[in-house]
Amino acid sequence: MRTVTIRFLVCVFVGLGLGVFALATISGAEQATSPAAVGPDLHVSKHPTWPFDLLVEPGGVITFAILVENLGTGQAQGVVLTDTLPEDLTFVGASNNLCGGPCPMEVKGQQVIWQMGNLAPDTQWQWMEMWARVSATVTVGTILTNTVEIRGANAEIDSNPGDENPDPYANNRSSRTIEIISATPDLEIYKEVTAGVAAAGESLRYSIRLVNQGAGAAEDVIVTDTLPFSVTYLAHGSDYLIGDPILVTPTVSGQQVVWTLGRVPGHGWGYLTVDVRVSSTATMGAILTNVATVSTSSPELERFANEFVREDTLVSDIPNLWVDKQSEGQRTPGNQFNYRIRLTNYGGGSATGVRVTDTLPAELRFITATSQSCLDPLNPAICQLNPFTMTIQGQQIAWEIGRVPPGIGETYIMATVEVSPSVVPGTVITNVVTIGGSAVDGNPGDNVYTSTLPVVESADPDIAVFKSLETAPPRPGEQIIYRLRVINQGAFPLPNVILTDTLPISVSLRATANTTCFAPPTCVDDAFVPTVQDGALVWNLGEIAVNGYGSFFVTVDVPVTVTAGTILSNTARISASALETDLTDNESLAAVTIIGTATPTPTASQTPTATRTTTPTPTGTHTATPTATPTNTRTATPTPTATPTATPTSTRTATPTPTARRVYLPIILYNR
Ligand SMILES: [Ca+2]
Ligand SMILES: [Ca+2]
Ligand SMILES: [Ca+2]
Ligand SMILES: [Ca+2]
Repeated sequence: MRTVTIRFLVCVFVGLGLGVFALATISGAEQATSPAAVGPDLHVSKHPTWPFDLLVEPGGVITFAILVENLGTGQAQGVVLTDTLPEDLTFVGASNNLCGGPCPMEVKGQQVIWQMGNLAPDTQWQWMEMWARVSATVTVGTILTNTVEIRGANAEIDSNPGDENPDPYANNRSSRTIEIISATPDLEIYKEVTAGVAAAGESLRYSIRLVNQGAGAAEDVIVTDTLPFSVTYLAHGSDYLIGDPILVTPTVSGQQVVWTLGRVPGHGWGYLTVDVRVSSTATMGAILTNVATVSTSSPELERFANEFVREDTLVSDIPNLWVDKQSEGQRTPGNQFNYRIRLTNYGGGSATGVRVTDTLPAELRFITATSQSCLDPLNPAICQLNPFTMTIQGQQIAWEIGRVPPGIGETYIMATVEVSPSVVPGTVITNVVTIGGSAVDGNPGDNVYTSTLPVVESADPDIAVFKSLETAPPRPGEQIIYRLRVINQGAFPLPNVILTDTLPISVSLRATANTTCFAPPTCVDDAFVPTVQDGALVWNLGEIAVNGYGSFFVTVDVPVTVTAGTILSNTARISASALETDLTDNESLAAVTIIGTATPTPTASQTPTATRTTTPTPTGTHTATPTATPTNTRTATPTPTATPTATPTSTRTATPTPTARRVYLPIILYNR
């Protein structure tokens, strides 16, 4: 639902907090962790599906999440996954896309066997689901054990020689126990901050998660949230998916917010949200204490707590504005191209009186500008078009931005300029943009950005790629959709075009889609399927005619274990069999900062080896790495939604993939 909203609101959406970082940082970090030996190291582990624990009633259906990985440095060949079910469990179904679609599967008695083919080295975070029914006659209190095992045809290595276990096969087997419970309810409540910042004068969103971990319905359910004294109630919302999604209105009295929910069925769950503003007189280091409780008139199993106490320490309210600038379109004498000026606030508090100033060099003439602001940190996908007042004084153009809180959506100014016809190709044009406000800035160094670009000959061959984000800044556990725009903006048809996208290693691929118009005006959907080579997606695009263009969409899952503040960097590259003079636009990097905290907050048993996330480090040199993109007029084709992979259809009513932002189980399309 949220993703759909974004699509209609925003045509061209580049993620918040995009930065330009050195590419070498990523590959360097990967190499540093590679062991000396070459070979595969298969890994499998079995988990509950969030948010439920492995408790099920007689006759009920249980869903397992299975993580399949090759942590080694070599390809695993002929991989076979075998799941052995205990006597009182009957296989119902499974879902995966690990073989470019579901892997071949067969059921032999109590064993379920998947032929997974070959798994590339460094294949991580690939999830599948399996669900099974418990016998209706099994006794309450019974413990059932379910084991999964992975084997390949070639010998494995120990990919983590630093740990105490040298056996490369120790991680090839995983068991889970499930407990048979009576059909009794058991409510669980959890609270977190999912948007905004806990700082003086700023607003934030509390999300309360309610889960009935039991198999029986809870009657007369009431949720009470007691807000800290130093905040003011602003608004409420719900993402209440118990049965049908419905909007639940609470009563608000002083610092108490009370929802009367009535009946919550077994295995039902949902979200309630409260937006608040922190008092401007609160001090850094003070603690906001917030207590959420849930009650029911039904007797509970009482394994899960009905109260949650949340404490947030107020952070510094000093803002840190940031600006950069990217060029889009071919820079040739006498022609127009665009500058995209992106801005955000990486600090703890809002900046006010913010102004962006762009100073054009003599070789450029200002034509026009458009802008987009998404300045509500609690609703970063809600944006306005052309909200900023612009003033022009000679070669200097300024925009009044006003208040810029931290945690905002993609806010930018797109300026169209014309290159003077008398400029000699090869001339380097230098353009400086600055951002400033009335407050102190945490890091003034990134408030100025200097872009240097060469002017090229219009008769040259020139292919370009531009990468952007289609979705709002993600939280852990959410999805990101990247868009790669490709255009032949040169004077010749280009053969053998190859597009490559290197994903951050901590995300998993969910789906890809594309719309291409490589021989305009004819356009085709999903004409290309990428292959995966060394962790990168590779599309062989063949020939692209002059002015041919296309968009490639890549949907990835951010694991719940990635922490807020992590920067995910992602680079796209394009090449053709032609001699280009402008290679600055053959590479484009998108970097996005993870906001908020993980929604699911899995328990230790649910967290599969959480420390393998590589966090690329910004180089800190805030200098121009120019990228280019098709001009706006050529990308007016409707944006297709990235094709979703098959959704597991568990018979359980509350299979936890109800909203785009709560997805816990990444399902991978391609692995070889
Ligand atoms: Ca292994
Ligand atoms: Ca309880
Ligand atoms: Ca700054
Ligand atoms: Ca180029």
